[in-house]
Amino acid sequence: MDISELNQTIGEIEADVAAKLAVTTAIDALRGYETAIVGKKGSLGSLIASIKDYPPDQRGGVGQAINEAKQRVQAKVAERLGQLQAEHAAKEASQASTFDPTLPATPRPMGSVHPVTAVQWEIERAFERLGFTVEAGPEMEEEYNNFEALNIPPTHPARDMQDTFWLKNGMVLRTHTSPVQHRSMLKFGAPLRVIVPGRCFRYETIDASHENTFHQVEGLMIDRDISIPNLIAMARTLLAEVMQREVELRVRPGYFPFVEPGIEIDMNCQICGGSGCATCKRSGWIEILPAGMVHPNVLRAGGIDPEEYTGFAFGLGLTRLAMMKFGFRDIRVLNAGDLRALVSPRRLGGPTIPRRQEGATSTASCDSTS
Ligand code: FA5
Repeated sequence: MDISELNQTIGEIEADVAAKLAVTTAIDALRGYETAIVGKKGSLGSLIASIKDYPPDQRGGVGQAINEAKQRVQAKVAERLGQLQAEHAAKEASQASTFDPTLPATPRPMGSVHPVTAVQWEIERAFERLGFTVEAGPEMEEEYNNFEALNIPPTHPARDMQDTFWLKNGMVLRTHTSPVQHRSMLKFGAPLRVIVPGRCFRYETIDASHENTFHQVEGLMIDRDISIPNLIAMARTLLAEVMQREVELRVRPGYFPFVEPGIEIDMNCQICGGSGCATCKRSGWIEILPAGMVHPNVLRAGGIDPEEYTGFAFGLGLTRLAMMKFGFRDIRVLNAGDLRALVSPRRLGGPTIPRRQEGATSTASCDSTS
C-alpha cells in the first residue's frame, strides 16, 4: 500500500468510527469497539505492523500518520464515552429520587414555644375576648412606679417582701408587673381593662417554686361598681380555661399595700393533686393569683377618682401556672434552656398558635416613664 492508499484507508477508518460512535449507546460496546480499532489486531492498530514494509525514508511519516489517526480515534471514543456516562448517571439519579414536583406542598415542621409563652398567649386570647387590652411595661423600672405609686413608701416594710436588684442609675429591675397598673391609669384613665404579661426579677432564694427571674400577668379592671365577686368569677374562668378543666381554688386574705381588701387565690397543686409535694411545699396548694380591690391611693396616684370608680387588680404567677399546666415539678427547668421543656404545638391541642402581630391595635406599650 503506497502512502496515498494508506491515507485513504486511514480516512475511511476514521469515517467509519465517527458513524459507529454516533449510533452506539452502550458503554461496554463502546469500549469493545475502541479495542477493535486501535488494538494490535484492530483495523488501525494492524497498520502499525505494515510500517516495516515501507522504504526506510517513508517509515517515519507513515508511523506518524498512523499514530495521529490512532490518537484522534481514541479522543473521539473518550468524548463519546464521557457523554454516555453522564447520561447514564443522570438517568440513575432521576430514578433514585423520590422528589415529585407535582405533589402538593407538605407543611413545614413547626417550631416549639416555651411553656410560659404558650400559657401567656392563651391568657392573652382569653382576656382579649373579654375586652381587655394587652399592655407591656419596661423591665428596668422607676423606683417610684415599682413602689411609691403602689402605695409602698420608702420606709414601708412591704418593700422587704419584694427585695430586688437595684441598678446604678437608681432604677430597679421590676419585682412585679404591678407598676404597669400606674402606667396604664395615666395612659388610659378610667374605665380601664388591661392585662400585662411580663418578666419580673427578685433577689430570691431559689427552690422548686421560686426563681430570681419569673413571669407574671398583671390584670386591672376599673369601672363603676366593680367588686370582689367579679374578681373571683374572672379568676375561676381564667384558670379553668388555661388548665382546660375545673380547678379547685382557695381564697384567703392577703396583704398588699396597693389593694384593699387583698386576697390570695390558690390553686390545688396539679403536680400531686393536692396531697403535698416539694413543688407545693407539702401544702397541696400553689399560690397563683394574689389580688384585691385597687387601693384608693393607687387610683389617686393614677389620676382616677376613687369616689367615682372602683377596680380590681391581680398578679397572676404565670411561670407557676405554666408549671401546673405542663406538669413541671421544678421551676428551674423553665429557665435552664433545656430544649426538652419546649412545648410542641400539638401538645397545645392545635396546629397553630396565633401570635399577635407587632403593632396590633390590642397591644400597646406603656413604657414611657412617669
Ligand atoms: C405580687 O407580685 C403582687 N404584685 C401581685 C398583686 C397584683 C397583688 C395586683 C394584688 C393586686 P406576689 O409577690 O405574691 O405578689 O407574686 C405574685 C405571684 O407571682 C405569686 O403568687 C407567684 O405565683 C409568683 N411569684 C412570686 N415570686 C415568685 C418567684 N420568685 N418565682 C416564681 N414565681 C413567683
